[in-house]
Amino acid sequence: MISKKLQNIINEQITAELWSSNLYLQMAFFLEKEGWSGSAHWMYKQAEEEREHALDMAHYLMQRGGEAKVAMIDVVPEGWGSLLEIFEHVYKHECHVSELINRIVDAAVAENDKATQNFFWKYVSEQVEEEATAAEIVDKFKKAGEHGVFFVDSQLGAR
Ligand code: OFO
Repeated sequence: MISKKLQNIINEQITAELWSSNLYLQMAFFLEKEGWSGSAHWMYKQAEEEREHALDMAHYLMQRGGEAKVAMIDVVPEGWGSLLEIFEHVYKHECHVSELINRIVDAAVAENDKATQNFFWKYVSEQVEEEATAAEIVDKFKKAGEHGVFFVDSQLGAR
């Protein structure tokens, strides 16, 4: 059975994943309205993925005899200036989430809860990938120039 302390920290992460999902959904709405359909598609997928993470963590908690909770989700920011700005925001946000995941692993190590450590290691690796992907997109938009952004946007539609 999982400890109350780890249960609370994982529930906080479930809330954070749902907040991330809403953030990316808001970004997707913005991008779709601005006519960047490839980037909007990428962002809708990202929003779905974050929701899946929340569910995955909730199922894990329940498997370990814990209780999963949906807490209040704070409002997300809105209104961005450019594709570059939006993906810089994604990159920054993913770096923040990596810190949150590391904090859970640290707590699981402190309690010698090997199952929780093992479960969250996959998210440590996933965050490495997510940071790298966001950084790569930022880089592409930086290099794209005025016309290249259309090409990068359509590439993102292939996700
Ligand atoms: Fe939930 O994977 Fe990134 O944030």
